[in-house]
Amino acid sequence: MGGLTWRDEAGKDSKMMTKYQETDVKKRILEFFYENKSDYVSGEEISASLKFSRASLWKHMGKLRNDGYIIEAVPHLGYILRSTPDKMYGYEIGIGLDTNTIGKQRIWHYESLESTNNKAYELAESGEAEGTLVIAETQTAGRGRLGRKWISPEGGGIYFSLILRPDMESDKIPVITLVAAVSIQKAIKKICGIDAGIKWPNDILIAGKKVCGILTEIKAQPDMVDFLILGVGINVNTPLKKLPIGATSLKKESSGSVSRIKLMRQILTEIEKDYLKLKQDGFNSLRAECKKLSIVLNKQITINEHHRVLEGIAVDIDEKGVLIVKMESGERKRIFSGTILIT
Ligand code: BT5
Repeated sequence: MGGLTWRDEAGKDSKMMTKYQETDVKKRILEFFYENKSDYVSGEEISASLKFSRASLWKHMGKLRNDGYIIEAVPHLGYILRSTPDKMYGYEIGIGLDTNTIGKQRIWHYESLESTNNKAYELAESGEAEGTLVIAETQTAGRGRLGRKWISPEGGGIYFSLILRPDMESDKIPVITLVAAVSIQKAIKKICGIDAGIKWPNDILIAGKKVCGILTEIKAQPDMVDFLILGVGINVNTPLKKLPIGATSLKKESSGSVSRIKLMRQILTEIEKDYLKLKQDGFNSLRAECKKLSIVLNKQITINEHHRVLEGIAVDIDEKGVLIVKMESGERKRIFSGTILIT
């Protein structure tokens, strides 16, 4: 933040603060609180460190209060943070986030959007960088694959879209969904201690119930990809009564509330690691992990492909991420996409 100036209440400073800088200030202030845990933090100290006036600091405390933070100011003692809101603010996610690109660009946070994928697509078209994130507390028209709906109630879910710009040929893109599922599975395991399984190609299930879905959309030229939108929906603390039949939440499965912020940070960390590995070493370097976490391999399945229904045993996920299914006749079929039912 060093060197930035902005207008304080008295309008004395030279430059108007942008929204982006403003969220950075919120982040820096919160870092002060978190480092001090339950203690008061001195207004003088924060002002000196961030190089702005006490009046400006007061104004920014007010902005944090407007975002739902309960901050008390006590004369001679300083400020104390009493509670934080359960919101997916980008500046909260950024605190302690140890990535280089993913989540390190702008994080666009909305109370409500039709679909985070639509918004991210618009932003990507206007040139937003790889690693940019769009997050909504609720979606009014959340999308699944093939025109299906993603139910996105407010209060407890994670709905985000990440802009990626992989330098890859279009036919290699489907593996990104598989790899993202692996990354999210690992994040869930680390934060909640739950062993979830991956239902090829885009679902994460716990004990047969769906907890997360992934929708990958691309803009591509005939051979190369312009950008990719990785859209993820997770039922974290969502009440089951607000979810469709066959769905579950992390809270239900781990018998306790889960911090959406911590989970989000872990997801971004895992995605960055696996995405780099994918770009450097190819899908084969992640294939074994992908197969290990798969809940369809060696199972009798029914596959609903766009215009046909097939039955067989899932025997492999090949080096291109294609599902190999052995039919009753012994023939091995390659499945590129579809919806699977484990029978
Ligand atoms: C998916 O599609 O599972 C992809 C879902 C991606 C959602 C994210 S949220 C952020 C971003 N923005 C968007 O607009 N979308 C992405 P599919 O495999 O087609 O599964 C859809 C099916 O999952 C539905 O037909 C329901 O049966 C079921 N479903 C819908 N909402 C659910 C929920 N909240 N939890 C579990 N299952 C759900």
